Amino acid sequence: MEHRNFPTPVRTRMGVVLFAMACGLTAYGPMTGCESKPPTPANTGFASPDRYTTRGVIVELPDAKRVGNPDLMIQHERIADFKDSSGKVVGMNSMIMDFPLAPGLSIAGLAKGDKVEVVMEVDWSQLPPHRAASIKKIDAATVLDFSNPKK
Ligand SMILES: [Cu+2]
Repeated sequence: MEHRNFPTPVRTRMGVVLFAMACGLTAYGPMTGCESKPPTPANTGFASPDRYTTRGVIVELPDAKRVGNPDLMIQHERIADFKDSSGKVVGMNSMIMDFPLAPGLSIAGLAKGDKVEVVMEVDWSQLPPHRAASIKKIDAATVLDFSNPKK
């Protein structure tokens, strides 16, 4: 997941972050000294994912030419019931994050700036571990809350 514009910048895709945490490095690849794991094909896994519904605004549409992260980018509201890879509820703060699209998920008709409701699937055995399972446009007048709890 891509995180931007936050006091503690975590600017890497979530899968890379997880791998980096496991390996103590900032990138994955053959030189890391621990077993490297290539990105999982999007049409495998996610057999029984955790599902979270959140709302947000589209920051960027997917763009294969965008360097670093070509995925759909959404600023989403805080997900209070988000669980980490151990199953512990840790919450996910409001952030700008990438959303790889589940196979067959169409975002036709959506545009930058649209407010949306997203169902995110998370399977911690996958890399990246998350994807958008569905996205639907919501009323443009919807008031979204991107605040986060104070530390
Ligand atoms: Cu997020």
